[in-house]
Amino acid sequence: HYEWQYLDLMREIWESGDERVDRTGVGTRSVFGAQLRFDLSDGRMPLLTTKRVYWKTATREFLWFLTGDTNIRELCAQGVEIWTDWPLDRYRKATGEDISRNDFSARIVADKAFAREWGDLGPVYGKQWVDWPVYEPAGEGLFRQRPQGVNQVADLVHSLRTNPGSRRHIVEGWNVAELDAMALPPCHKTYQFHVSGNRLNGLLYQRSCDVALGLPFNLWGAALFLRLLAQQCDLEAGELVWMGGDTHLYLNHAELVEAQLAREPEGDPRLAIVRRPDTIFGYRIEDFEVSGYAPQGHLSAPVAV
Ligand code: DHF
Ligand code: TMP
Repeated sequence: HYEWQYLDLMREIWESGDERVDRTGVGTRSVFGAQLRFDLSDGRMPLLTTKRVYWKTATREFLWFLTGDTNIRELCAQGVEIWTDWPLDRYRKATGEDISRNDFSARIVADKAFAREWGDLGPVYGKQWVDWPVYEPAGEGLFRQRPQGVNQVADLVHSLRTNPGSRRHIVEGWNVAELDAMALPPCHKTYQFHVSGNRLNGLLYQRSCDVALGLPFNLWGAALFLRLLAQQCDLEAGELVWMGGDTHLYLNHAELVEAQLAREPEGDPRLAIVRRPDTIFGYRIEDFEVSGYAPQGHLSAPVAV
């Protein structure tokens, strides 16, 4: 079963990872450099069965990236709270107000001006993917920003269609000049795609990986990206390769880790995409149907902010 790779990585980190102090102060056990590989043919997806993974939440997050949006308002309006903790933390620190996450999220949805001021994550994934800023000379040593940046995702679809043999099918999130303005510098920072015959393969390089909370979402997101591209480019889904840099478990995830490692994978979930929109930017949540997914119970764990 494909999922043993995930469980083996989790066990290896938990049993023999180096203990380190990390930015959040929570502490982790970590290995540096890891690889997982998944066959995505015939609708297969790297969806974990040893705990319930909210694949619709992960899908909504991915579709939100494709809109270029970086404000959590649209996520909160759909009940997706996976990014709420970072703006919430900033708000609490700036105002000293002891607002609950629920109240904060509700206010982000209800109050557009409030969302504009407090809900933005800075130029993160969505912005870099579809509107990477470009500067052009404006004379006298000055530069001006082009009204429209680079749409890496649109360019990728074009390059896959017209120049499949290219070794440059890349989407990059790591805009060095803008890292300081981001709530978090991108974790899933580089995607590369590869056409072999009529098969589309993909590789995600993730510089930093929270194996318990982030990775299940990141695997789903990367596989979904590949599937959307395959559909748009008339290719078959091939293989997904995942590579991790600092690949870690937070020390306060002990309960989740023990519980999950006591479980065994079962079942063979598949994703069907039931509609083909005109462009990769036209997908909606209703277009995705998962079958054969009967996961074991959800395991919750605190997220390190
Ligand atoms: N920081 C850290 N420390 N770990 C992360 O995984 C992480 N991920 C981010 C932003 N910052 C992060 C964005 N992605 C959850 C999943 C993905 C995600 C953020 C959070 C999460 O909490 N998942 C829970 C609850 C899911 C839900 O309520 O919908 C889970 O059990 O999967
Ligand atoms: P860092 O910026 O100090 O590396 O912290 C980011 C944390 O968030 C780290 O634990 C990795 C985790 N993370 C994921 O695993 N996946 C994601 O998609 C995101 C956004 C973060």
